[in-house]
Amino acid sequence: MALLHVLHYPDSRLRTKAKSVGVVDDGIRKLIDDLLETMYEAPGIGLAATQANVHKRVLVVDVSANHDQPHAFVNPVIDFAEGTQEREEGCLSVPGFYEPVERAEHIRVAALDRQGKPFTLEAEGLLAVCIQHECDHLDGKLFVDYLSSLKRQRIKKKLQKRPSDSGRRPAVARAGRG
Ligand code: GNR
Ligand code: NI
Repeated sequence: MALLHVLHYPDSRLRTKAKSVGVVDDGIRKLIDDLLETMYEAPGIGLAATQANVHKRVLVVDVSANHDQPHAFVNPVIDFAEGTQEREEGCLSVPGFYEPVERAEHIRVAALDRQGKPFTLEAEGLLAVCIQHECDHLDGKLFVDYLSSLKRQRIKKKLQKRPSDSGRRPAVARAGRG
């Protein structure tokens, strides 16, 4: 297992469209394990391979309070979406910013599991939001793309001003930074 480096907006590599996985082999299973470890350590409720600069269609989510319900998706496709919900979203690639985004309330996602076996999952609420957010990453899309250009520009300028590792600095080291 290994912790992966997470790219930060506005890094252009986050705009890469990920390629479909041909075979779910040990390399893909290691990628899934590393994504899960990185997500839990952050901590976050989802992570797409794109954020770790690996441009393969692989993502992980776990919205459970006890961090004991991991889901991994290879080549995910949202084949059903219905209704709307609006929630505050954040992103490990846009650290420190949270804004409401409108998404489908209820989705069905078809994918391959870590054994390469096809499955579908129906989701609603936060899990549905998270899966939609992660699928967007695989297409090079970020939640800030749903905001006004004014808000997006403000976020971009603030992130460009700070060192890229500041999201990982302990709170004590941040005190007094203003
Ligand atoms: O940890 C995360 N929290 C979150 C909250 C609301 C909507 C989406 C998310 S996903 C995010 C982790 C992340 O950046 N995944 O790509
Ligand atoms: Ni994200």
